[in-house]
Amino acid sequence: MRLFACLLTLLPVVGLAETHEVNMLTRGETGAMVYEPGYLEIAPGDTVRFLPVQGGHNAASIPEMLPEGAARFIGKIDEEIAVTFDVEGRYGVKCSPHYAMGMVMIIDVGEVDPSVPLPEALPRRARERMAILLAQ
Ligand SMILES: [Cu+2]
Repeated sequence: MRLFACLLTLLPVVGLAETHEVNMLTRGETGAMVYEPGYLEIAPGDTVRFLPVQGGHNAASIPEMLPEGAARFIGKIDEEIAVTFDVEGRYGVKCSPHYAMGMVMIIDVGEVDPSVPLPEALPRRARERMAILLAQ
């Protein structure tokens, strides 16, 4: 009986909120000024921890890519921020000092319509990085 209880705890728990980790990097495997991973698909209620692995970065919501009803967030430079995503939709995340250099990521929460184009208002390099991330 004790063995059975032990095995049960090893089963994946369906419907339990997960925590995902994103590294904020000056030089990563995918380039300079990047979040790794640069794209996440998560469930509503999941949390993302943005980790200041290398210096000079933060994570902030992009107003043009924030689902209706979702709260804005902005982390401090060089500090971890944990964000829980309760509202479904596609979120853009930017590093405030490196936004124009294309330091962005995309987080899709729940059901997302992939046919919706990226907003025109984004900086050119941010838009390019997002297009690459979505094409992968
Ligand atoms: Cu940065």
